[in-house]
Amino acid sequence: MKDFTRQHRISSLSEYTKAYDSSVKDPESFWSDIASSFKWKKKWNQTLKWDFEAPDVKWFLGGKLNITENLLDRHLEERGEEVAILWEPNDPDEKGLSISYRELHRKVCQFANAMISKGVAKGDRVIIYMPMVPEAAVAMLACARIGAVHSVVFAGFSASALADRINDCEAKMVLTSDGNFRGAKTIDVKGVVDEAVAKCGCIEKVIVYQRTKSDVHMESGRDLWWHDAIQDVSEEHQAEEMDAEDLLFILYTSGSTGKPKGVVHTCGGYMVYTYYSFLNVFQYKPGDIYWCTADVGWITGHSYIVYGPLLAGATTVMFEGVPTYPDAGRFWEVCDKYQVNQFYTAPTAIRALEAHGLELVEKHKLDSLRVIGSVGEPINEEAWHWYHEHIGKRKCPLVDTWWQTETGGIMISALAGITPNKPAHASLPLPGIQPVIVDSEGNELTGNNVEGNLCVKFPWPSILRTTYGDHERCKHTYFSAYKNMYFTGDGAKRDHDGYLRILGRVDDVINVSGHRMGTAEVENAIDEHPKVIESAVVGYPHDIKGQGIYAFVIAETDGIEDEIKETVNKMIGPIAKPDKIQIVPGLPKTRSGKIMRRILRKIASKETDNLGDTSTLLNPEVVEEIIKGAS
Ligand code: 7RM
Repeated sequence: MKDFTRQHRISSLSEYTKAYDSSVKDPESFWSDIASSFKWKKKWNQTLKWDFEAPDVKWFLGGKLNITENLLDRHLEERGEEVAILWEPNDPDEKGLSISYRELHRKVCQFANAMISKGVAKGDRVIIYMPMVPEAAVAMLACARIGAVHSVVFAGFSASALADRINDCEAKMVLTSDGNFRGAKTIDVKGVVDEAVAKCGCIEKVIVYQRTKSDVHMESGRDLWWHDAIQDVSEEHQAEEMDAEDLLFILYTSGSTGKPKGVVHTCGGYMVYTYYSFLNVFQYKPGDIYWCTADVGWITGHSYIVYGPLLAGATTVMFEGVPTYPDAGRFWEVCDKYQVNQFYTAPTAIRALEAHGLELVEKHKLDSLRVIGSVGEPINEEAWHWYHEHIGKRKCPLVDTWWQTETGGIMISALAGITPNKPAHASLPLPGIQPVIVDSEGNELTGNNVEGNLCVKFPWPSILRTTYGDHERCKHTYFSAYKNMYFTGDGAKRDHDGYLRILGRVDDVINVSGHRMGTAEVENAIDEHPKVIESAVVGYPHDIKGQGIYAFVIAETDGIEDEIKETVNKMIGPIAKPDKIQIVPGLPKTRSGKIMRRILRKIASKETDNLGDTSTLLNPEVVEEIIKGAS
């Protein structure tokens, strides 16, 4: 088998330096060269056009392609019989699946035809609300094949959160399942969809994949089974010709205001960048087995379970279950079972499994592992060392990968075994990425030993193009804080060796178990409770989750903490439930009425010795009362 990935895989430190330098000196020819290795229906006539002011960023202008031709058709001749997806079910006793590139191609083409026959056309939005089964990937790729824009919604979100997303993008179709196996639980996914769709006028059809054989309601004229939809449908489909800048998908993510934003990614740039970053960060080589434990509902699942690996012709493991079922050794068992070479997970999972003790690790060999990775939040040194020592056996490079839904792909990370590994440091930018640290005035802080806000000063192919239906919001959130820079919302430090360390969010976004949550979003949910008058939510350090959610609530009565949790569960989903709720007599406010979250953050973190000056508050006396109530 020819190794078509070799030409773009960096294989030494000096090659990294060379690639990095040339990517900065001449970004257009750097990316053009990588893009040229793909199958284009028509070559682009301009590599890059950009203006961070507008913002307006376009890559590979005039180029025509279909991303699925590049991750399926292109592989058929050389590696059609190789495994594309290795699926591990929730229940270890259920048989897994091994799907070759040829089979995946057939399934995608067939489902593409099925969707067309149910009225989906190029440009239409399709919501995917599914468990971690191969059909979730088939659904995404079938959309991409026909030019429909997918928006995957994590199947743990509530009906109301799902309805908001459906309405925001005016989707025509929902792809879902009858239920979802998660550990010992069976979740009623279809019930959530029914409740959501009742609030949406735009949905015409719901296609239901049968997974749990639960008894579900099927709305006549609207709902149909997946297996019926593909019955007698052709497995051949000519991929739709897409412009490089046509929408590939929308993915909703939390920000510092109440309403989640629909981050938009387009076909050409996203393809080039997810492929290139996957290959280089994980040092994937043909024949390797790669496993990312994320859910396809998050960007990590999009870029590094589905698109990046398949573009590289890799074998990607997809796991339906949870890390602790049937016991907390499941990840390690699956690593041995499939002889996984690259393993990519989140710090919160590492910390949770570490807490279960070493016995469950030592039962497994883990000797196939060559690279281990981390994503989603800062990995603390303690967890880093545990992961490196007990899972990576001190021989696997640990790639701490920093990136965002908005960046589409990994931005700052070691390249496994190529660039140096430093505990708790994302370390160096990938070729093509120009991160800068700025002070509050936006001055670039050059040199080492500097700390400030993290920005990027030059576009890369998978940068977000807009926030769906609200370009102003995109401009305001990412391109207005500092002139001519993309602002990440994170703080960062360049240490004495020149390695970058991400310090966490500097805005009102908290990161709970690697899931982004806007404090305003949680507050809005809490405020839905009829007895709640006002609330303020902050993050506080949590041993397993990284950050926990602490809610300070003014309410008509006390004793409603559990009801508030239930309200949040209903409005957003279980991931947003506050860990602590404190009913308070008032919230510290400035004279202009702004809640002083800085003070609440300190109280929540039990750092009350140094609250700073509270005398300018409208109601300084309330601070003492809150502190008393907290202890
Ligand atoms: C991929 C993903 C993005 C936010 C980001 C950071 C935090 C992610 C790391 C990290 C420190 C890391 N997308 N973050 N990775 N912080 N080190 N390696 O997580 O859109 O859901 O979240 O996550 O704060 O801004 S995301």
